[in-house]
Amino acid sequence: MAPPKVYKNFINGEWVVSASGRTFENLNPANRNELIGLFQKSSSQDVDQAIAAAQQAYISWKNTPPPKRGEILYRAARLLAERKEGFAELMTREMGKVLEETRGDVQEAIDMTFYMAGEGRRLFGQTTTSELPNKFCMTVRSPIGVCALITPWNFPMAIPSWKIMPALICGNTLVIKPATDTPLSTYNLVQVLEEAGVPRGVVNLVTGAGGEVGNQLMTHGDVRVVSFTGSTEVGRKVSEACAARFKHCCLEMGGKNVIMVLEDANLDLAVDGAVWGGFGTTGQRCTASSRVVVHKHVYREFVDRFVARARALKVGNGLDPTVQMGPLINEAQRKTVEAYVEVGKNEGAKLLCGGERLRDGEYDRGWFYAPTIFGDCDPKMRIAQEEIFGPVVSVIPCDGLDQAIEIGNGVVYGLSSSLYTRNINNAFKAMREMETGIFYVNAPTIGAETHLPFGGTKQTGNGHREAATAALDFYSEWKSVYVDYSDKLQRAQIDT
Ligand code: UN1
Repeated sequence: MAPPKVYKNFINGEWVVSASGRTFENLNPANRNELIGLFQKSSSQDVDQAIAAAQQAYISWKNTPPPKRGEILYRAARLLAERKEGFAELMTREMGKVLEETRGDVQEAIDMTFYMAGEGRRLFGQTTTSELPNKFCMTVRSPIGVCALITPWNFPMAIPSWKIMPALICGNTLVIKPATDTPLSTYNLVQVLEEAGVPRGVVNLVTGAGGEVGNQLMTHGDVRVVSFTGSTEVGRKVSEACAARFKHCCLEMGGKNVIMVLEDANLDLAVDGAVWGGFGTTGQRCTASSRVVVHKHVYREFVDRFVARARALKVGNGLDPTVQMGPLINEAQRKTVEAYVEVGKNEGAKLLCGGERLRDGEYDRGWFYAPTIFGDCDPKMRIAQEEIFGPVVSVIPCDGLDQAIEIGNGVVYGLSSSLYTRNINNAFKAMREMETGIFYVNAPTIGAETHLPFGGTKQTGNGHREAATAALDFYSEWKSVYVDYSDKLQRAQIDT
């Protein structure tokens, strides 16, 4: 057997091994016997070098004309598009989700890269009036400095692109640390950026553990910006570390998203949405539709159809085009799911399907778990309150729109919500009342597009948004510029 491929860090334009001399394994969650490759188990020394490189590169990158930065991103987007199929296949192997979805993940990175490339010729500020004569006022966006980007394993190319591309187009330099479960897709993205002509030191990749690499990144004095996507628990620590040092900090954390189905809904459509929103990506999306609140008049019918569809899902290796749901990311995640299923049973929720590991044959080699639905849930049960991040959906009966909204909002998170109805009044009322950063009508809670802001309220985020022009607001700072051409001292607020 050929020795496994060893993947290196990318620091100051060079592919280098870690000072630690150690590596970690990247395994296929559908077949733990398949080693994807060995990645650098980086030390704080590697992180320091990467930050120093980014700090040095910032001096010229911040003054590179944004359209020129955009040209590099356009090239990167085209390379990603050319390599989409190969990157998707590698992503399925390291992450487990089905090929159709990993193609979507790469596509989301392509979309984001083209979008931000175009921003190179916009990055609009404002021109405005002055209260004084012969005075001109405008705002311009300024880059901030070195950004530390810490990304999760569930969207291993898309989410890094949400952070890298706006950071770059605004003129920042960066160090990215991808999740240890899925470093290859981020590696591929960084390699594309290198090929596209990003100057040395502007983009740096350091792989390794959150404790070591992540900590060093968020506490280092030369890092000005930290963007983190992951659990609320870790997000709180990131936030505290940043607060003590006044770093800009963007957090995208947990969700407990709800689909609300009213009695006038198109039930076929609602069932389609619940299956896709609940079991797509094996439920491992922050936007996953992990709760479904259904009007009691259609509750039985909805649940029967939903359960039948979940039972029929084909689970397996995502490279098989007939498979509809892949494995969980790792054994720890599967144990979490198992623990929650026990919690649900003990709380008195009705287990309608699934609730067990899948065994035998190829299932024994991976982290497979059956699509699971709990019925007759009380909205206050832990399985209806806490993020599980697996293929477990809690169905809750309700008696109308107002109660559905109350249940929907009755969690600590606020990422995404959705309503199935044919009544436009109900749709607009729910749109106004739902306390989530994303809201869908007649579609599930997943499926955000790159040109709209992405993020959530309450314990999902800290007020920032990713994607769209909202991301530019995070990766730049406003500078207000006043030009006085009156040739005399004019005092604002006084000489009026
Ligand atoms: C995530 O849930 O972690 O809206 C990101 C969606 C995808 C992104 C999801 N475009 O579901």
